[in-house]
Amino acid sequence: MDLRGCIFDLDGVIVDTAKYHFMAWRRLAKELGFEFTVEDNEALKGVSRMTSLEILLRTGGVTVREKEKAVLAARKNGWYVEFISGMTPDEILPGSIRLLKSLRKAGILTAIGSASRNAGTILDRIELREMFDVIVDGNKIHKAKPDPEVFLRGAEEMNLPPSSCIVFEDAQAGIEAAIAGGMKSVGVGSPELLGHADLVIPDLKKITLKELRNL
Ligand code: B16
Ligand code: MG
Repeated sequence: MDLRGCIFDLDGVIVDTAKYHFMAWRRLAKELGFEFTVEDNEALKGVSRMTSLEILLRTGGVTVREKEKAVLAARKNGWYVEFISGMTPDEILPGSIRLLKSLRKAGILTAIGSASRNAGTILDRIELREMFDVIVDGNKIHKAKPDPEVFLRGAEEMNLPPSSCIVFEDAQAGIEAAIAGGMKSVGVGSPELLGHADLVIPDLKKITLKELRNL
């Protein structure tokens, strides 16, 4: 492919904030009177805060009034923000900086395509903002993954056609979004979960530009 831009999901690809999301959701579940497991948490990756809450409530068989949902989501976010406010650059996942540097050296544009409304805080905490030409996060978009809006907006802000972009994602919903947007996708994580991606890698440590251009 004529590779000109790479769009990175943030949570689970560049940093492991999935664990902080999980800690906060599990705490909420506990308060509501049920256990929320790490397996249950898989369905929350990459999806919006409200959809995550609805999945969590369904998992626990709990029904609440519409109004209370906003209160619960805000409570979870409060704990989550507390957890991420202590993050440091040490938490950048291995291989991320190496890959970003080699892409930029080759003139390939880089973007963040995240569903999170806390993406800005995270990027500031890990001091990685300047490595991205474009940042699209949950504050800029209306439709959550698997809708391709977040990635299409990323390509648009880079002034690139979707066909010359690759998306890096750790979530099933994110790979679906990349496919729906007409982009190549690299799944970062387990092949069982991300088998529908064009390529699946365990992390960003070894991936080369040559392999990416061959997609
Ligand atoms: P927030 P990503 C996503 O980020 C997370 O994977 C997902 O678990 C979370 O619910 C969503 O952001 C919204 O996050 O509550 O911080 O707005 O993977 O798209 O970078
Ligand atoms: Mg993710």
